Amino acid sequence: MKTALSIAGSDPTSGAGVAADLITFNSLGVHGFYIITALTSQTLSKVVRIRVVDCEDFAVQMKTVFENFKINAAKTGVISTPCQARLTKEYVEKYNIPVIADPVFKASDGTVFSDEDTIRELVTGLYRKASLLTPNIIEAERLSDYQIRKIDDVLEASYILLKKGFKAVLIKGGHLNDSREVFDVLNIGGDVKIFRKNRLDWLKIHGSGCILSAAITAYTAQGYSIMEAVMRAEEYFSKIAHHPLNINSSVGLLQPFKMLTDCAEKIEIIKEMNQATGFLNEILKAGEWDIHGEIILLYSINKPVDASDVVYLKLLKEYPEKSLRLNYPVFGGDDLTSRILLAVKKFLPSTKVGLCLPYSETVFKGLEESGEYQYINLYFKEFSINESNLLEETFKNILGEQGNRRLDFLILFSHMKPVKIMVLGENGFNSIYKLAKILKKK
Ligand code: PXL
Repeated sequence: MKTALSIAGSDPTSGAGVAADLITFNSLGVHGFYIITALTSQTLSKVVRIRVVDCEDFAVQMKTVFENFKINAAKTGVISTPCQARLTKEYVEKYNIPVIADPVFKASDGTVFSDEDTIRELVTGLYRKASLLTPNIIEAERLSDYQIRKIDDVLEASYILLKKGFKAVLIKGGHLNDSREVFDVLNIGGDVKIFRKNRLDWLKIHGSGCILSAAITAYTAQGYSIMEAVMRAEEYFSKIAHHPLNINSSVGLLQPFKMLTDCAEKIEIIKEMNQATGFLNEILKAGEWDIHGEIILLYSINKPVDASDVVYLKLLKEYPEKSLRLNYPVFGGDDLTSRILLAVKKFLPSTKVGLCLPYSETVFKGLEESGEYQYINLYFKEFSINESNLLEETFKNILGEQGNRRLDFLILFSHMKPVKIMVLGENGFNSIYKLAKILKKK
C-alpha cells in the first residue's frame, strides 16, 4: 500500500486539516501519516483558539516519521512558523518526496494561520519545491499580487505564479462569486486545463479545498502524474460533493468514503438483482406473454449523483426455454432510461427501481383493467439521450407540487407510438410484483 503524509493543523470537526487528509487518503487506498503544525479548537464556521506547535516538537515529529517510514507523497496545509516551513522543505528535499502544497494562510472566519514571516519562508522555500500549489482565489491573489475578478484573471494569476518560479498551480475557483459555475484552473508549465463545476450554493462546505488537495496527494502517492492526479481528484471530488453531511443548516462536511460506500451498495444491488431475476423468470414462465425483445432492470443507489449510480442489467430471453439470462451489470452510462429513473427518484425518493419492458398490449391492458396502479404517458420524439434535458422539469410538474404522489408505471412513447413500459418500484421484487399482479388479474 502506498503512503502519504499530511503536515497540517488539527481540526476537531475532521472537515479540514490532518483528519480530513487522513480520511481522504484512506478512502483512496493510501495509508496516511501525519504531523501536526498547530492545535486548533474550532466549529464549522469559527476558529476559537490556535496553539502553534513549537520548533522542537515539530522537528521531533518530522524526524520520527521520515526516518522510520517510506513516504510516497506529502501534502502541506497550515504551516504556522518559519521553522516549520524551513524544516518541511529540508526533509522533502532530502528524501526527494513529491509535495502538494495547499496554502492556508487564513481560516474563512479571518483567523490568521500563517504570519508574514512564515509566508515569506514558504514562498521562497517549500512552495518552490512543491510539485503543485493549490491556492484558492484569495491565496492566489496574495501569492501573485494580482486581483482576481473573473475567470480570465484566474488564468492570468496562474501564469504569474509560474513566472514567480512555482512548478504547477491549481487555483481553486470556489470563491469567485458572480457565477453559477466554479472553475478550477490547472496550469502546469503553460499546459492549462480548466475544470468546471456547478456551484453548490445551498450549502457552504467546510474544508473542501483540503479534501481536493488531499485526493491529489493520494493519487500522486500512487504514481500518477500531476495532470492525471488532478483529473482523478476532481472526479472524486465531484462524486462526494453532492451529498455532504449536513450537521448544521448552513455548513456541511464532506464524506470522503462516499465513493466506497456507493460501491458497496452497488454490490448489494447486484446480488438483489440476481434474485429478482429468478423471481421474474418464474412469472414469465407461468404465463403467455407478448413481451418480445430485451428486458432491462435498472436499480439506483440511495443517493445517486448521476447515471453512473444506476446499475443497469440487461436480461436476455433465451429460446426456447423462455428463461432470462443475466448479462453483465453496467453502471448507467448514457442511457435515457437510467436518467428517467433518476428524474422520478428526485421527486419520489423511495423509487429506486425501473423494470423496462418492450411495450406489450397484454401488460398495458392489464394495467388499465386493474385500476390499481398509477401510470403516466411520456412522449419523446426520438427516444434518445438528447431528449433528456426536460425530464426533471416534466416530473417536477407531475410529482413535485403534490408531495407524496405515487407513480407505478411509465408508458414511454416515441413518435407517438408506445415503445416501452417501465415498472417503478422501491426494490426489484416490488417492481416485479406489480407486473405479476396486473398479469394475474387479466
Ligand atoms: O480549510 C482550511 C483549513 C485547513 N486546515 C485547518 C483548518 C482550516 C480551516 O479552518 O482549520 C487546520
